[in-house]
Amino acid sequence: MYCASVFSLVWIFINGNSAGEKTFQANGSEGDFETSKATCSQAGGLLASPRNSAENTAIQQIVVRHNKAAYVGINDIETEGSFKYLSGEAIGYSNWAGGEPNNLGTEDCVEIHSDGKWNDRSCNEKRLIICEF
Ligand code: 289
Ligand code: CA
Repeated sequence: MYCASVFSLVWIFINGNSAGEKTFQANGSEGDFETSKATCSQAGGLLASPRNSAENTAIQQIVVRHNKAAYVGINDIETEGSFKYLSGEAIGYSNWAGGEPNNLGTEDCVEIHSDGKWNDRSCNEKRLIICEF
């Protein structure tokens, strides 16, 4: 038990970040929104879905470490302008960049940048995959 918790703390320190009950991890792989969702699901987690500023900051730090924006587990695929978590629940926290979301063309997914701000974006870009566990 002690060894396991020391190991997980070292693992998180090297590879990920924690916020509250969640840990966020990336291994440098990239994918579009569907690939990102599937990759996290196959790993037993969920595409990182920031529900408060502490979680958003933890994810932002991973984006900075890898110097690559990431999709978050939020989209308005079902109803334009109605952003929801992967569970289908309406989002209760947001950190949009100024002027976003603007749905330029068709932008139904959400990316997080190195400043922690969100932009709605096409779901077909390649982004850093960050999972939460
Ligand atoms: O294709 C449009 C995107 O590259 C982004 O371009 C600008 O940064 C802004 O207009 C964003 O809203 C947009 O998602
Ligand atoms: Ca946009």
